[in-house]
Amino acid sequence: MPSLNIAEVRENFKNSLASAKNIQELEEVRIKYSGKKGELTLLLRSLGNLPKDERKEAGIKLNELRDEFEKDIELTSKKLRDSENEQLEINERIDVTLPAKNNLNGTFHPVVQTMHEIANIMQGLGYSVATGPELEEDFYNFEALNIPKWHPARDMQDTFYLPDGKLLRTHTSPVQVHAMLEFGAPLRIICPGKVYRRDNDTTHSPMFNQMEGLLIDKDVPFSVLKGTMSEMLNAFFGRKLNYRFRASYFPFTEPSMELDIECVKCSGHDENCRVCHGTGWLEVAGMGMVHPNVIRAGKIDPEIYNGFAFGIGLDRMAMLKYGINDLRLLFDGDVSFLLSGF
Ligand code: 2NM
Repeated sequence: MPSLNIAEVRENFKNSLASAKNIQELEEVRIKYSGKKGELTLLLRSLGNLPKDERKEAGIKLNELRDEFEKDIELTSKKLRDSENEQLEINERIDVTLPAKNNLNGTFHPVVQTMHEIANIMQGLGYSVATGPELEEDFYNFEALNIPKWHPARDMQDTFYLPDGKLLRTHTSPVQVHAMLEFGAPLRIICPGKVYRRDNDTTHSPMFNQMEGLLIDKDVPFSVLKGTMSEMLNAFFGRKLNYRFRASYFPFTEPSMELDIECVKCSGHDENCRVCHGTGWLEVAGMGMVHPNVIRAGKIDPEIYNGFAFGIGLDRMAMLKYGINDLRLLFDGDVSFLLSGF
């Protein structure tokens, strides 16, 4: 074995070692020299072919070389591992002084919150929550509510009818008819829920949310209705508001009123106010003393019992309380709106 060959292998090995950039490449170098068919392995194996007098000296040299290789590989391996760990530590270093990311917590929809807030207030006044089907029969949605056949609310224009004659309730009043028939008098209930009308423009959605209330008892005065409404709205908006009751008409109540509150945005001080359009007033509820025909349809004797009922739009309430200026935001499911916090 020419000693030149040994020197050459050694030189090549040192060069390969120096150019190994990572553990993987180092392993390739190791295999190239010390693997089964590695250059050094082949040299060691060829010792037997040498003449006896050269064999001993070559053997010593080759074994020295192998020891050197192993030591070099071990050293380089440690260097590479150290620098890889160092790089990893730099890449994954955590700066604990950075500001925290915002949690994207879910919330209740503003209309659902509004519903809960008003329900809580009314439960404080002794009312229970009643719910019922959205798919109704003509009797509960119209007939029992003293809505005569000729009434415009019965037009195909306003109501979604199904082929079998059932309909999507146009208000939650049918729930109150069911409740009168099921529980009788006295009765104090509120009925929140989805209602449907054939209306669709920037200020009307074909599905919207309503909360109606019904109180039936003996000798109920009109003043209790007015007090109930103002207590409910003061509690909901968190301050004492000014009220204006206007005479109105509903088939299911007599007398009937509509309720205006002072503008929650400008209190009447801004003639360009976008919420009240400069009028200073907001129409928020309809109400009245329940018509004797309705009480009778609920199988309660109107000679003994009377009462009042009211209806408010939960969508409009949510918009007023949370400053939402576009009705469509409530129904579009826009995630950035829903996560904007209410
Ligand atoms: C309103 C306005 C006035 C109302 C009437 C009844 C029932 F079932 F007792 F007859 N429930 N709700 C009523 C009365 C609803 O909404 C604007």
